[in-house]
Amino acid sequence: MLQSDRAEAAEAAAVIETQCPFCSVQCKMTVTEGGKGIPGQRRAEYKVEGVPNAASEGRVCVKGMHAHQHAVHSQRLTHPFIRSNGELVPCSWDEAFAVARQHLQGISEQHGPDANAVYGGGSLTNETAYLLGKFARVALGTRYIDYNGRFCMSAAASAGSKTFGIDRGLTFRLADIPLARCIVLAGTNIAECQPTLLPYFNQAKENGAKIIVIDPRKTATAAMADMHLPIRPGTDTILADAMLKIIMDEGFIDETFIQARTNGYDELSVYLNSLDLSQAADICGLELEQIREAALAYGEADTGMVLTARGVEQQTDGHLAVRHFLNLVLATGKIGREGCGYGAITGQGNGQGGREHGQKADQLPGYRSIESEKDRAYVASVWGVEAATLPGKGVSAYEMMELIHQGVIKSLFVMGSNPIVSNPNAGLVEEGLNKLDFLMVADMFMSETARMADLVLPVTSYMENEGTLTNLEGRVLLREAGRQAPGEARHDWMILCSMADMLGKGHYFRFHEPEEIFNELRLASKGGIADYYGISYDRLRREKGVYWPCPSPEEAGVGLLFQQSFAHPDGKALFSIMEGDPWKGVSEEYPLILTNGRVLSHYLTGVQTRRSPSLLARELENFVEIHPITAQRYRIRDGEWVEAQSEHGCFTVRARIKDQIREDTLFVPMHWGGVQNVNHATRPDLDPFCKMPGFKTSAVRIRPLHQKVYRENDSYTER
Ligand SMILES: Nc1nc2c(c(=O)[nH]1)N[C@H]1C(S)=C(S)[C@@H](COP(=O)(O)OP(=O)(O)OC[C@H]3O[C@@H](n4cnc5c(=O)[nH]c(N)nc54)[C@H](O)[C@@H]3O)O[C@H]1N2
Ligand SMILES: Nc1nc2c(c(=O)[nH]1)N[C@H]1C(S)=C(S)[C@@H](COP(=O)(O)OP(=O)(O)OC[C@H]3O[C@@H](n4cnc5c(=O)[nH]c(N)nc54)[C@H](O)[C@@H]3O)O[C@H]1N2
Ligand code: SF4
Ligand SMILES: [Mo]
Repeated sequence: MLQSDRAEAAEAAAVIETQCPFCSVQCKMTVTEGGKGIPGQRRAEYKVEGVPNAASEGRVCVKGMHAHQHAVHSQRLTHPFIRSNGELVPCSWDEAFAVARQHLQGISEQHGPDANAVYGGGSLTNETAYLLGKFARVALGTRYIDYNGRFCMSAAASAGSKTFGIDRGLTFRLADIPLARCIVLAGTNIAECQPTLLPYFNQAKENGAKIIVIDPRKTATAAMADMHLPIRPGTDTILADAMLKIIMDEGFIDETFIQARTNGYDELSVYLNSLDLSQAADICGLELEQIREAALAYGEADTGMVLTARGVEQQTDGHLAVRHFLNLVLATGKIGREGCGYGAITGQGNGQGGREHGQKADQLPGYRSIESEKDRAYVASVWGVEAATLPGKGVSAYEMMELIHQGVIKSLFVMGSNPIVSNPNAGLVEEGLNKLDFLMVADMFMSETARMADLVLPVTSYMENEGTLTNLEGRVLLREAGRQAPGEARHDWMILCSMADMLGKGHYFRFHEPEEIFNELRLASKGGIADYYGISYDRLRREKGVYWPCPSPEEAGVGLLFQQSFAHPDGKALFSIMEGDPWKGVSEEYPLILTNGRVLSHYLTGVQTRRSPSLLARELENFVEIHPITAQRYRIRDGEWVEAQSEHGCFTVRARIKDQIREDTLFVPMHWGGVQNVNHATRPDLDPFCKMPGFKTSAVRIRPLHQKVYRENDSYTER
């Protein structure tokens, strides 16, 4: 490089300190922008480096490495779009706000405030998530708000709340993982979904820990485990019961802990006594010996952890499945001390904070309840409104889609989600969204949902928008802004303030900086379960992150929970004595189990990662993972197009033949929309406790597409 080039490059270089926009680890990093000095043709070059912090310890995975590619992508939306003569055309912000007001007010006057609904997301900062909840309740006055975290954390969150009296993803510090002597990873694929956490588990292994992976596939995570239990999807509750019965029979129960710190064990042991272990193993599609070996490894170990994620939780009995694993944790007294605990591995970047401050249908900030008179009165006093004006509880995300389909909800405002791709039963969702009088979407890109909208509002990305996010450990982190918004894109929180203003409620939304919103959130959460009162931007800058609960500025947050007591009023944890309901939905017509999930290089519905050329190149299109014997049975060859059909709908993807999956199970990633969208075939059944859809188990049949061609066209010859 010429010296003049180097000088110009150095001059143009800008170092942005940021954190990854994707998963819940929230790895800290720097993005250094440099330019090649050809006048008029400056080509930016980016260097990404991990920054040491308590969670990621300086590591960054392939998604984080290439995240900036979507943020600087030429398809970023730089001005609002409005639908005119069927087309989305550019418009000004003034015009956008005027049209939004006209529709939102018109619909409210004609059908009542509940005809307007709001749909948020777990990528939003705490400040935006908090403001979105306030916007729905105060500016729109609607009961209908929910968010994509319903599909993500609701089973684990409700199970944690019921069992412990508090829902914080990890009950321990990440740094405690190497101290565990046995780790059960149930339905979690850390190697692909939180890759920068893997070294913690490797460290545990080096310290002598046994790692047990429960997953119908031999994933990259299973490959590092000592034991892999290839469970039949949808049967985790019964597996957890079987493990506990074995532990009980072998005398590894911690009687002292049970006596002093829990309720409900006697009833549980009566139920477990009646459990037939061979029958349980049959239901799970596992050898009883395998279950025994896993149970004893956990039971015998002095310290141990159980972690679950969506494989166990995205089930119609997901709430109970988590609670049955928690039975195992409580009965062996492996919680509240170093090297022990339970972890629900949170999904999205702010999947933890996003579920604490009021985006949920039944929730007010600080994990307060919208149905409690005391909580309503407190939050109303912070907001300066009458408690009686706050609406009541709404319904869950998918139930909102049903109300849209039924014509009860007339307008939807989506901020931070792509619901047409990520909801189950995508066919019904698309029909519903098409029926809306008004669909407004705030996004960085023309997502599949934005393309259907009447109004699209351009927002800023992680590199441009400041705010706090709470990682999977419950550690609140400050993400500073390092880049100007492109074009006329605006921050989510600013859009909410302007929109509230235009609805005549601007005096409740006078914020000039995210920090001002955070300070109101601190107050609104004060004394609540998720208490952020002691956390400030100053502290976050100084301490590089603070755990909640943190009730006062003088206190450090709590990393290792439940050392003395649980969060229920009597200080005790609660066993679950309700029997689970293992899924058995396959039939002659739909003989295979369709499960689904993630691959390393894409994120959720792929709107962001498909705009990263380096990530897209790793996986260009969707696929179905299928066992060789199953493929042979259905005459499917590797790489060919396959149609999967359930009673709800069908999708088309390429076959990927692999013997690392059960013969009775198919696995399809969730990252693609359109005809490749696995959610055309997923079912709308919801868990009765938490309204989580049973994403991970649908009954399907499959066929190679060439057979259709063969039937329709006699001249077809085998390729
Ligand atoms: N690369 C990548 N990382 C991500 C994301 C992403 O989209 N891409 N998304 C983030 C988000 S929002 C989330 S929620 C997390 C999700 O993180 P995970 O829950 O770990 O991811 P999934 O792939 O959905 O499911 C995990 C595993 O569950 C298995 N499984 C399926 N059915 C069953 C079952 O019935 N029982 C058991 N025991 N296992 C089963 C699947 O085979 C899969 O390997 O990842 C986060 N990280
Ligand atoms: N079949 C099946 N379906 C699933 C799952 C599964 O495992 N299987 N997993 C479920 C889970 S766990 C999840 S979390 C959901 C997620 O599904 P979605 O909610 O659809 O999540 P994303 O694809 O992340 O969509 C986020 C959208 O918001 C935009 N966005 C990103 N950041 C911001 C921001 O800061 N502000 C605004 N306004 N927009 C932003 C992105 O560009 C993108 O268009 O999918 C669920 N659906
Ligand atoms: S995707 Fe997750 S693990 Fe990878 S860099 Fe981002 S936050 Fe870290
Ligand atoms: Mo998620």
